[in-house]
Formats: sequence, C-alpha cells, structure tokens
Amino acid sequence: MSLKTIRSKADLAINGAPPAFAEPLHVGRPNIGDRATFLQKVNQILDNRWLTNNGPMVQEFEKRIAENLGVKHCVAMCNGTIALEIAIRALGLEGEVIVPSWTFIATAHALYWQGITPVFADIDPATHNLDPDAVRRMITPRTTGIIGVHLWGRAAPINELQAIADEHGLKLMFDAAHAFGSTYKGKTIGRFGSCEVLSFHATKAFNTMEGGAVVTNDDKLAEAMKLMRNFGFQGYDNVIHPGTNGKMIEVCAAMGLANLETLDKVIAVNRLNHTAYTKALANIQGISVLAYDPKERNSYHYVVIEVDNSCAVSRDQIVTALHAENILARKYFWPGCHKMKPYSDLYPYAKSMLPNTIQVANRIIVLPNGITITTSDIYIIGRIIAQLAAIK
Ligand code: T4K
Repeated sequence: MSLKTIRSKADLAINGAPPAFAEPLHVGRPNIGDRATFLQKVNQILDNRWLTNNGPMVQEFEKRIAENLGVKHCVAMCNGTIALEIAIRALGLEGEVIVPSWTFIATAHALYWQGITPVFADIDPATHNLDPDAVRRMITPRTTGIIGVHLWGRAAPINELQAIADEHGLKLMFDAAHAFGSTYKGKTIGRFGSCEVLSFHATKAFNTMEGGAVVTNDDKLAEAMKLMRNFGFQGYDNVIHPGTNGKMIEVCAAMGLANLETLDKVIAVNRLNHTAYTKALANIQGISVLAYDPKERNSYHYVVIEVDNSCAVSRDQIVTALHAENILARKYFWPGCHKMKPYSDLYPYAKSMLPNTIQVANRIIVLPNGITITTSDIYIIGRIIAQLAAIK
C-alpha cells in the first residue's frame, strides 16, 4: 500500500518526500502457490527419503510439464542455464552460434562456457526478438546453429528462423526461459526447433525456486540429455556418455507441482495488472507499454515500458526516481550482452551491427508485476511516472 498521494512534483521522493512504499516492490518477486500443498509434498519427500537423483516428484513434474506443453519429453534440470548448456552440447553445436545480444547473459554464457563463440545478431525493435535478416548477415562458414530467444514470452520469428536453419544446414534451438505456456500461431512453445529450454527460476511467472528443463519431441536428444544431466550414468557403475550434474532436486519439483495448480490465477493477476499499467501510463508523452498479442497466450509476467526521446525525462532519471520510491524497476537487459565481459573485449565493434539492440537497451524499463502487486500500487506508479514526465 502506498504511503502518500502524488499531486505534484513536490510529492516525489527525489524531491525530499517520503518514499511511496515502505517495503520494496520487486520485479520478479516470487509467486508462491498454495503453501499447504507444497508443505504436504515436502513431507512426502522426507517420508520417502528420496531427495534427488530422478526421484518420484521429479518424474511426476516432468510428466505434467510435457502434458501441459504437448511435447513428448521434458528433461528437468537444476536451472535454465545448465539446461541451455546441456541442450547445446547434446545438439553438438560448436564453432559459432548466432544469438541475440538482447537477452539475459546466460544465453551467451552457456555457449562461451563451452568454448563456442556467441555471435550477436540484431533484433527487430518492434518485437525485441531476433531479426531474421540480421541473422542471415551473421552466418559464416563456422556457424553451426541459431538460438532464438522468446523474449518477454513473445515468440521469436520461429518459421523464418527455421527456414534459415534449413537453408544453411544449421541447428535451431530456443531459449524459452520467459515463455512457459506462451503460444506461437496458437501452438504452445516447447515443440519448436530441435528443442526449447525453460527456466523455472524464482523470479519467473512459474517457478520451482531454482530449476529449468529442456523440452523436445526428439527421442534421441532427450535420451542423450538425460544421460548428460547425470554424469552419463546408465545404471550402477556404468558411464556411457560424458556428463555433468544437472539434476533437479525433489523439493524443487514439489514447488513446481504446487505452483502449477495456481498458475492460471497468477496469469490472471498479471494480465489484470498489465492492463492497469497500460491505462495508468496512457497519454504520457514518450512512454509506451509493450503490448502482448491478444490472439496468443502469454504469462503477462513482464511489464516492459519504453521511454523515447520525446519524454521530458530520461529512462535513467525515471529508474532513479522509482528506486527512491522503493519501486525497484529494472533495466533488463541493458546494456546488451555485447557490452558485458568477455564479449565487450571480443567484439569491440559489435555496436555497428546492433543499432536496434542499442536503441531498445537505452529505452527500456521493466516494472514490478506478479501476485504481490495490486492495481492500487500500479495507480501510484503511474502517478509518479506521470509527474516525472510532466513538463512543469
Ligand atoms: N535465458 C533467459 C532469457 C533468462 O532470462 C534467464 C534467466 C536464463 C536464460 C537463465 O535461467 P536460470 O539459470 O536463471 O534458470 C534474474 C534471475 O536470476 C534469472 O533467472 C532471470 N533470467 C533474470 C531475468 O533475472 P537477476 O540477477 O536480475 O535477479 P535478482 O537477484 O536481481 O532478483 C530480481 C528481483 O527479484 C530483485 O529485486 C530481488 C527479487 N527476488 C529475487 C529472488 C531470487 C525476490 O524478491 N525473491 C527471490 O527469491 O536475475
């Protein structure tokens, strides 16, 4: 609940007024489902004395996720980053792989960590997703694959990327960390490319505390990834594949199963909040709220606004002012992977190839959403931004 009303600039914390909120409002405050359901499952785990290593809770979780997404295989992992690494390795990617720079750093790191060069292609500024023409421009004889990212849960241009991959003999996979339950042309994300990688991190719309998965319809790929996440073991004392430890633990699967039951409610709140933000920020010069296609499903988890040059204040001034009010808005994924180490050293001239990435990175703010955020919080956030952007 807000501690004040906002009538003029004098009511803003940057001008000496108290902050609007006593406790911080976070982007990515975990949505926690029914506590009793979760605790009952945790008790079951303790009674079972089966804590990890492909236990019954993880198996049930994988089955439910695969059913939910309409895919053959869900291979649950300890987090989305390890899931990306394992998928990349199972697909046999090497040399160079094309990715957007406009993504969370894990997409690039999952390649670099394994000695593969991430090559950054520019985005379409309208969708924030890979621009297929830019992808074409980055293909070299060393390119072996493309990783599309469904940013903000909005599908990458899947058909166009698949056509490029087919034409050039490249592997295509997707980082679907934001896209659990999203659709592309009415079909649930999870079935596209060779495989798609999900994150169930605490800050995601649907979480298992830490967790991730690779989903695929490819039997062989799923089999290889199951071996890889468990050191390559097939039965006792028999290692038949190189591998690592990528296993999801039972408690995380329990959290996932409990949260699955309340996910529809979370999405309904997110959607309501997104509409409230769109209304609260309408008619503010230079501010626009990124829209979701009403014909597609999305978790409405990310409330992304863009601040253009016609706004009276800069993006950074708005973020500073919001933080002073205890509204911990984020600049995800500024400044873009290409500006972070080691990529800024590897590609000092990348910016000439990434004009849209740079433009979007300098405009973006992500605002708090989820079941802990109310429409009255959003009304206040709207009033604060409106006052900041007012000329007088
Ligand atoms: N690909 C993409 C496109 C991704 O976005 C991500 C992850 C991945 C791959 C990799 O998946 P994982 O390996 O993470 O499964 C956060 C998340 O850690 C990360 O999962 C997520 N993307 C990224 C977009 O956001 P940070 O470093 O910004 O998180 P942090 O610690 O600043 O937390 C965000 C806010 O949430 C803070 O205000 C604090 C609050 N919070 C956080 C946690 C964990 C809470 O209130 N409670 C909590 O338990 O990366």
